[in-house]
Amino acid sequence: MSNTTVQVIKCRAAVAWEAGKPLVMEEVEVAPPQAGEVRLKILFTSLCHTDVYFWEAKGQTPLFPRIFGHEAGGIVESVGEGVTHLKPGDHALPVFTGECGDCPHCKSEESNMCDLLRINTDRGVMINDNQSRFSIKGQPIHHFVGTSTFSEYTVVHAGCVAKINPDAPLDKVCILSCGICTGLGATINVAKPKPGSSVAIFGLGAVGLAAAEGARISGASRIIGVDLVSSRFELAKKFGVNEFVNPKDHDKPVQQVIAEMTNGGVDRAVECTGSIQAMISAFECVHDGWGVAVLVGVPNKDDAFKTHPMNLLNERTLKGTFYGNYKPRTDLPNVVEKYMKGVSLFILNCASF
Ligand code: CXF
Ligand code: ZN
Repeated sequence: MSNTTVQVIKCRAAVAWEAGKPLVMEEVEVAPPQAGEVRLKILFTSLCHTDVYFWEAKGQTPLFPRIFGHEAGGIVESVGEGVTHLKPGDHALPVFTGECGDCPHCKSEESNMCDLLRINTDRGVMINDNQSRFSIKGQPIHHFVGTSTFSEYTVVHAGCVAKINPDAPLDKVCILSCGICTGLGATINVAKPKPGSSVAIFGLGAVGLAAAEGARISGASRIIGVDLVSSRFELAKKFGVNEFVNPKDHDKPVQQVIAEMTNGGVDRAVECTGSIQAMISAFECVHDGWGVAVLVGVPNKDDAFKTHPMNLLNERTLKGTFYGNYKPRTDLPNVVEKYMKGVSLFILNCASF
């Protein structure tokens, strides 16, 4: 059923017409939200490497023209039929993976892989009717991961929208929509280091720094940053990294270097690079008997993870996570509250680094 009380909005959006070609600012028409959807006014949006990866479209099915963007903060402008947890004026963060609330994943405490709304990078339309809500002179423009935040207004499934404290600064908390929760949750929710333990963080970009902050919040005492760029260490110290290893400085595998530094291996490792070699090293550098490695980075299409099965038999655990296992609607408001109370998330104050 169409939403008859709300009008089409004309606004500006950065449109990707072709893979790898500069985005073009265009006037787009944004249709009203349909049943179960909301239309958001986007006030802040940031760039994640995933946007770049799918804009380059190397190795994936290209879906153009398309409006990218999935890390953002905004205000609900209108809601479609049946939406009860959001109303116009609410402050909200859209998230690329959603929470229907009813499926086995949403009902499980262990999963955020919602059957209905889990991330789908190959879909360029809304699930409601397989249509786009964006058009330019009648030509449909594809959505991206259900968020398309490089537009002044966007339509998102309500299950992918977290309502947050209206006092939270949207210019800061917008990065919780992807990278920061991804790193923070990988450590806090999945690796779960114990107080006093050791954690290796592979990759000291924004996701890795958030993972390091997660280790500090968890009370880890040795937080070992691993990166090919030594100049990243200085900034990483602010987020809890207190030792640094550049694999280029050693003539043996980095997992061996870390095992020697830590009397057999770290208690936890979190891999935030997407490099398959880093993933293997992250797994092989955890201590036998109890070590847990968590994969966060997105590998290349044809990569394969190779390790000797004995590394697993020796009681190491390998895990992976999307969005740090956070359930967007349930958990994000609490993450925002922690930031507001100053308990954690110093990283949000450093978004201009
Ligand atoms: C990614 C994770 C891999 C699939 C695309 C989205 N997360 C955020 O950028
Ligand atoms: Zn992202």
